[in-house]
Amino acid sequence: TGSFFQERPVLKNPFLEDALLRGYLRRHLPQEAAFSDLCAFGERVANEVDEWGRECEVTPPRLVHFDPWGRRVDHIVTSSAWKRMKDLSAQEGLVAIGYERPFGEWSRVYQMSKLYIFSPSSGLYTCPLAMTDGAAKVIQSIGVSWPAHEAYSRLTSRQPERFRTSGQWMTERQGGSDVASGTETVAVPQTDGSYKLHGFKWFTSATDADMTLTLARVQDRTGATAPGSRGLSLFYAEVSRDEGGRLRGIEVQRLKDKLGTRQMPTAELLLDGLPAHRISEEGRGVASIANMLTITRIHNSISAAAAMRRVVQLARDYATRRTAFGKLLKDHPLHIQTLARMEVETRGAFLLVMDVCRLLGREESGTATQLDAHLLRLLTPVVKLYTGKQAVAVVSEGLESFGGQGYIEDTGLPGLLRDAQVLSIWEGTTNVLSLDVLRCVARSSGMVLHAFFTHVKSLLAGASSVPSLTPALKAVDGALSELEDFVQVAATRAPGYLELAA
Ligand code: MFK
Ligand code: FAD
Repeated sequence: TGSFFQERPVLKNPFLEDALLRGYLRRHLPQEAAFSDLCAFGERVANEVDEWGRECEVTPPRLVHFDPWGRRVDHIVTSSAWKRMKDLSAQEGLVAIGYERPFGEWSRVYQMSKLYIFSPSSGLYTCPLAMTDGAAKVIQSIGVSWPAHEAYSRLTSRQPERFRTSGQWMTERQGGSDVASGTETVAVPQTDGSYKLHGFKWFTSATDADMTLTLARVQDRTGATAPGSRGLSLFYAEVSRDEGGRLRGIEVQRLKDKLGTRQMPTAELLLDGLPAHRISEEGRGVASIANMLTITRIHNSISAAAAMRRVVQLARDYATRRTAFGKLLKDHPLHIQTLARMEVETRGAFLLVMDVCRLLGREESGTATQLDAHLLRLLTPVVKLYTGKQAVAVVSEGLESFGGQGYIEDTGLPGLLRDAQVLSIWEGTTNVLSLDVLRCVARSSGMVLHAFFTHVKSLLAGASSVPSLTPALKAVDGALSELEDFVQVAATRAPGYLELAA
């Protein structure tokens, strides 16, 4: 059988291993407290949490429809590691930090840095965290009172026993992208001002959540509903059980059999009288859930950059252990060129995503200029769509850098690729997000594009002291001046493009 065994790549502290992350934080958030927390968390991720993530993958959730005595229970059974991830998330403040704001406008960057080192080891627990963060943001921005206010304090809690997670039930059979015309769920008003929801939600992830935000059409006295976007309202609903142990107003039809993200449950749900509270004005459902989309799309981008970073980190480590043609992989220039290309993609993605986190932090702490607000609106869909695609390409290349071992299931590597594939699909597909870019260009009469070019110019001005860059910067500056005209043209044409796409 031979005496040689291949060495496996070793996951080291993902914070200490990431020179770019540390450099970025040193420049923008030079706080000892943040550094020591991230360092300690990185240690925990490498030595403890990563194992739990594997456990989530090999012990996927399952659905138990009936108890042994024939009662319908619809119990989604998750692994103990998945449950530990929930407690860990509360203790580490993975949602809370965004609302406690310990570092003012840099708090989102700090929070997302933690999620960035956590994500590839999290067993996809970043999915419920993204939706929980998004729900907290919606509740906070709408300023709703009971019962959603109580929910907010739980969604943002650091105490494991108080901490609750939220779902985001938008997609129905007729429309995941086209939520506005595809949503059939109706909300029947009750005499106490609450509602009961009836409908079918086709994709609901992390369905073991304690609550959800969802869309439905309010029925009038005749039972009629308004069509399209203007007919949709936003609802808050708790997932609870009656005395018999049965879910109130929900039947879990089945769990999806998925390419990846197998660590977490994704279910089809029949809503059959789910008690709910309307938290938006009637007909303002899509506009009200947009804040959730912004947050979850930023989380998605963090997960994409994190997946790239993780595969590069492991590939680099492997290159110092594996020998081919008489020398280590790291001593083969062609292999190093491949790793360097992956590194460049990863760095670009990281900087782009962190810039959006910076803008979000500025908006939330009240320090954002008009320009920042425009940039945040424009860059959120751009960063989500771009990094989603990048992650698939970089992680795929990453698998190849392990040779045949990259294809072997119990190395844990193939899961990275499977999980990356969803990043361009959920939370808005690439083309749907491209149309979102056009939407915000059209609705702002081009101001978002103007803000973008102004931002690029100011970034270039910051680099003007580097002599070797001068000719290139001049050329770019000239091109940008010409683009001023393009802004006007794009702004006037965007509505037309939108119509054409429709
Ligand atoms: C691991 C980390 C990631 C975790 C992922 C979590 C698990 C996955 C969960 C999901 O996948 S949840 C489902 C996600 N679904 C989507 O992302 C839906 C994709 N489709 C779209 O985004 C469509 O563009 C959209 C449904 C929003 C189109 O709806 P409409 O109603 O046809 O759009 P319309 O009429 O243009 O806009 C209605 C209002 O919303 C307008 O406001 P006003 O009425 O005040 O003018 C828009 O400005 C506003 N709006 C739409 N998109 C917006 C937005 N506002 C801000 N930002 C946006 N992105
Ligand atoms: P469609 O809208 O039918 O899109 C099909 C294709 O058509 C896509 O390529 C799309 O880009 C393209 N397309 C659609 N409209 C246009 C257009 N106007 N112009 C050009 N191209 C267009 N949803 C939830 O609400 N909650 C969840 O928790 C959730 N979890 C999920 C978990 C997983 C693992 C997956 C895979 C999906 C999940 N989803 C969830 C659903 C997800 O958000 C939708 O699948 C996604 O938004 C796409 O919607 P769709 O499936 O209806 O595709």
